[in-house]
Amino acid sequence: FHQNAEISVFEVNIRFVGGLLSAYYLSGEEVFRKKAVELGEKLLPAFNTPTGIPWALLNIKSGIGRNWPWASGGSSILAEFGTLHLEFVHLSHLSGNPVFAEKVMNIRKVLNRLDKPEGLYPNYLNPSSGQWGQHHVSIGGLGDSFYEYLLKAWLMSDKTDEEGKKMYYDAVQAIETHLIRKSSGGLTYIAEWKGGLLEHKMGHLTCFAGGMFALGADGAPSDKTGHHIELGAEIARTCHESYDRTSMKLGPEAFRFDGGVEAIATRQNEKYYILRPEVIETYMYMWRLTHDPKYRQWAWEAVEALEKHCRVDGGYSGIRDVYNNHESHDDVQQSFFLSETLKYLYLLFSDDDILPFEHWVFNTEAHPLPILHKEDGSKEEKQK
Ligand code: DMJ
Repeated sequence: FHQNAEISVFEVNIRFVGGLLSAYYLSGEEVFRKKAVELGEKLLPAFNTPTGIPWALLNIKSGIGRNWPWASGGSSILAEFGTLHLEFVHLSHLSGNPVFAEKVMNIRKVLNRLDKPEGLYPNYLNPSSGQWGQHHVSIGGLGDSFYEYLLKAWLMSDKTDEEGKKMYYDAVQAIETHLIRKSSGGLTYIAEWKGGLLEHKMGHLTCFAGGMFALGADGAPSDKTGHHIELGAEIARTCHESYDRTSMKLGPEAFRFDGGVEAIATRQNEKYYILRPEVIETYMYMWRLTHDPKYRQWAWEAVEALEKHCRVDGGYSGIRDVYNNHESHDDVQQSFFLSETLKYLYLLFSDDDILPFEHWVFNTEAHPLPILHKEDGSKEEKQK
């Protein structure tokens, strides 16, 4: 925690703060609570910007922050600054120090003050001017977990966080109108939006949204509950097709719906699979929420493909081209393979009372965090 090193605020939060919080809640060992809070404190200087929208990168020794040099006009990234909420609310809850929750509530305040093009959230926001960067919108890379955290913040608050709820359902409404399309072959997909023009491409990352829509179905306006479940089921089916249409039965990094193809990667640099969890994550939510056996069947197809093509002597490896008959391994086992892909598979084939949805939400790295039930109160309140 005291290295002279530059870290990603988002990655440290979702993997390390989230991991420590889960370890604490699952074990009750004080050391994990202490370390989670200590690490959270190390991240606070990232919020020292004119708007309070945090920097993407932070030197944890000096406390100096900056943004990714490639991000539109010095912007912070929506999926990064928008994916701190769950962990920071828990840090305040466990430490009795409101500063963490205040930082993330301020992010919402800034977002709610801004005009949104067609009700959509661009992926880039400048932390100095408080203005959007390029009007690129994605439910995959650069946008994804912002939407996930709006819904889960509401669920984690025992459905008391009305602001998070409203932001989530308003965003889904805009996504449906402007980004969700059906291919001529009948596959529903979520396109990307670039200044009003659609790119008919869906990333593997975007496949998490099937599970998100289904998880959010319950809170949707009453006439829309079935519709949100159906939307989740359709995204799950499309993402299953993206796996099924490869030689290895593992999905590519991105697939397209143009130039006569459907759910297939056409560019060489989009044909890789790096053990990502999103499709299996969506199967897990769909299974728990519908108990349709096809989701276990589809997940098992993925297990068999992982065993056949990704298993290597030292563990599991990513694949360079899922359309090739011969594996070319990238020799990397991403940490999310353990924390997410395998955990979601385990939950899919377990009973629903293991980490039940009434009591737990999963952070975006699949670290379970307990729902803060109304009667729980904060540590501070308990001490009083
Ligand atoms: C994970 O780190 C998280 O799920 C994140 O939100 C997006 N991508 C990876 C896994 O693909």
